[in-house]
Amino acid sequence: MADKPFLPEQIADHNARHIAALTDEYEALGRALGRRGIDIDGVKAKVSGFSLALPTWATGRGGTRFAKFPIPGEPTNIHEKLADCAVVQQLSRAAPRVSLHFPWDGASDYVALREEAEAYGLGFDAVNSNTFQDQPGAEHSYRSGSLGAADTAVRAQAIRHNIDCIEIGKTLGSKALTVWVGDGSNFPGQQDFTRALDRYIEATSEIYSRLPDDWQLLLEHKMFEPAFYSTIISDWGSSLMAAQELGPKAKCLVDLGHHAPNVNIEQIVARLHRVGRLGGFHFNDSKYGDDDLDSGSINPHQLFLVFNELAEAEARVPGPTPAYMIDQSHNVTDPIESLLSSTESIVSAFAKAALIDRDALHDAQDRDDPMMAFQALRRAYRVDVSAIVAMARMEAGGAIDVLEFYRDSGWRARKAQERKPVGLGAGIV
Ligand SMILES: [Mn+2]
Repeated sequence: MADKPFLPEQIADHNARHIAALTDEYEALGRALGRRGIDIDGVKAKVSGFSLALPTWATGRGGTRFAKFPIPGEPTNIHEKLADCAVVQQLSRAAPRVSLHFPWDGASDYVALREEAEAYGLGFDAVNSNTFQDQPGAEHSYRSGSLGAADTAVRAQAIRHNIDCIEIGKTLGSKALTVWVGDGSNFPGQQDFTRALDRYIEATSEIYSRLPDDWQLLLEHKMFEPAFYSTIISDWGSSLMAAQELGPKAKCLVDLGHHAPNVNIEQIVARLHRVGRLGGFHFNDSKYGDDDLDSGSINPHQLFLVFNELAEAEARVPGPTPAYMIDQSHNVTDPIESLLSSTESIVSAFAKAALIDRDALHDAQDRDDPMMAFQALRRAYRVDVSAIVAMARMEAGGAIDVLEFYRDSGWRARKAQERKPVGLGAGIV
């Protein structure tokens, strides 16, 4: 049975060194917010209720199309990945679920794996299928597609793999299957857009028919890559079309990096929520394309605007929270540090959205006063919410300064002694 990565006393010692400063900052912010009629403890309570999932594939160094530069002490199997996710959760207290990807995260005993995760205080989020690369020993290749492939036998193999993922997920306690396929084309004329989509929907409906009643099928769209002319589920329109044809358990998953540059993603969020099809989120940031950079590192304002729409939608039609997950590729940092920092960015954006005076916003919108409507958002965005996020984290047993604690702990250096070195395999995760 796995122990948690750190002793509670270690975290308590760390917090004891920071609590006076944090309390001072929290109380000062509380007074400032109080003058605006905002109860800081109420905001903190909302922050405490926020959580997201970590993807196992982000615990190792990712790469680019050119190279990958692993660091000593990276996880090399699902057990070590769980241990690293446990570090992020124990320190941040905002990442209690892990999302597995198959066959990368294959294990011999999933009942034991679930117990191992529970001992860390972790549960399992959506399971992810992989039909975008060939697996050793597979009978058919996905080089010409998977769920949308012209070859019936290829489609059947892809369907079987997805059903296998559902079966594993049932054992793990997952409640969703996320499907992203690399199907598409690189040349005009290579693929018939309509027939390819028909094949994808027909194949996916077979997977859908095997979903337990309390599960969701999350369809992840992506505009390009690996196919560079057309992608079978290229955008939220195609994703919604497929979800609506499949049935009510099918939802759309928005990955922030899977859109054309400058697309208004927050509006897509509002649209999908309006029709009850916003199933999940993959958080990351981008400058040029699907860069998979750390959340909030490039465009924190967009992250805030996304959470504003989610808060707005939730206030209008309360419903199930979308499945929030980080989906990043950490090429130049210690992945645990990126996950800690990104979790903080995402929770902060959520906290800022919780500060928005919705009555003032709606009033300005209805009076056709664009400047005051914008200021309603701006007043919230300008607030440094670090003290709220840190206080919520500390009260839940986490560390006040997660990066300082992690660096002081020597976790990675210790793992470099214990774990076997990772290979130099190239590639994007
Ligand atoms: Mn994604």
